[in-house]
Amino acid sequence: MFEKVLIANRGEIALRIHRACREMGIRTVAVHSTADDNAMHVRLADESVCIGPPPARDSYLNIPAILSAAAITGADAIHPGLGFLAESADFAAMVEEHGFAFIGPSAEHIRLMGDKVTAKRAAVELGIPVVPGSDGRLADVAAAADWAARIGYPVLVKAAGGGGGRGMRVARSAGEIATAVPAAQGEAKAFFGNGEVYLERYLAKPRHIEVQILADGQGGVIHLGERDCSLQRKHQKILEETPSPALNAAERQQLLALATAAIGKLGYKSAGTLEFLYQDGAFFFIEMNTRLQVEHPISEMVSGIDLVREQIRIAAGAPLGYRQDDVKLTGHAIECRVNAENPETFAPSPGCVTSYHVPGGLGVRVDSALYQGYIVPPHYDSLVAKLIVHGASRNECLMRLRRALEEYVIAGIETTIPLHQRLVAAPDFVNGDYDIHWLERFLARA
Ligand code: MV4
Repeated sequence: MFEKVLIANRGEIALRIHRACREMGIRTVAVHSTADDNAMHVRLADESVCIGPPPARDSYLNIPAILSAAAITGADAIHPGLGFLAESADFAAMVEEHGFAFIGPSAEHIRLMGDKVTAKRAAVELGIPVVPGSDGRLADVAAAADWAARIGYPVLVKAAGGGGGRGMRVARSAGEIATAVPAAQGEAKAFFGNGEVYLERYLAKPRHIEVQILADGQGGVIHLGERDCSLQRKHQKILEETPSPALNAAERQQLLALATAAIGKLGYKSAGTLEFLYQDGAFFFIEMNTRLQVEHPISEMVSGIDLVREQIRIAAGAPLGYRQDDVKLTGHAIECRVNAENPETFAPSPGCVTSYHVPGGLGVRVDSALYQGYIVPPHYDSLVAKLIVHGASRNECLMRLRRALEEYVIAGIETTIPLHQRLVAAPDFVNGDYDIHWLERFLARA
């Protein structure tokens, strides 16, 4: 097993990884920008190294500085966390070339899934259902119009290098194709440096349902159930739950079995997530995330399995500690993302946390690097805490969540806690009756 792990991240996820290391008897190295001198992840780690000024490109994305920090502290392995370098195939390859273990999948699998066209092609080969669409990248508007006629309108033009909704355009007619394709290409080129696009049938009211997988690359593959991540605004998830209230037992079984079988065939190693759109009783693969995700704790709450611990064990060459039969998914879990933002305008709200009180009690977990007196810097993602609640049933989980939201005090900055309080009182949410567009309509009518 590793003796020392460098955590190439900040905030709550750096803390999350530190906790898993500590429980395994592994020492930790924090890296931080000059804006994070007083950050909790730096305080708790055994050692820390300053890797640059506040802008992420000069610090948390600074590969030479991170590799140097690993070298001078004698770390055995690097955990990338999420965001930043977590899905950089080049970073994964360089970590290994410099003699450190990368706590994540192979650079080849990161690269395969990072390009949405090669990812979709791999999914088809693995027997995963995908959204009907162009068989690869489109050369020009004429080729797109050809495919659209075959698929049937409306269609969605998507960026091959993309994700997160950038470089995406709906076209409802051949006339709209002529503007949608160049618009998507331009945005994709500007954002990802890759203007290639492809085409899919547009699903008007799907849910976003994803499957959490753990695989050891030695034949061991398990799933930890699915998560419903349909509650989002501008492609930012706000609240996630497991299991999905939309699926019956037969649909769930079908989805989880097909995802697990496919990942086994792929020979994938580490934690990963298969994202699907679900509409009218059918599943369509859209993307795979080759990293730990923000919402991973809800899967941990229903399974009792520590995903980061398993990632570390797998990276050290150990086989999975569980077979599927050992995994008992129990009860219901919900995560509320607490952002340092105005709960109505979503304007960022960095600043000093003048008073802080965390909810507790049975089934309540808070993953956060906040403390009283901490100054939330303006340079990074606005996620400052995750409130994760578990209950024996969805209703028990909801009652507990309402109670925990009442207890949570974060003063001095604005947070999205009041939004979550409105959400857990909304009849459609209480009934589990929502799709990927529901939250934006809810915010618009309030
Ligand atoms: C789609 C879709 C409808 N039809 N694909 C958005 C981000 C990217 N990861 C995939 N996305 C979508 N792909 C087809 N064929 C609708 C979306 C989409 C979406 C997906 C998941 C969660 C939130 C979303 C919000 C808007 C659009």
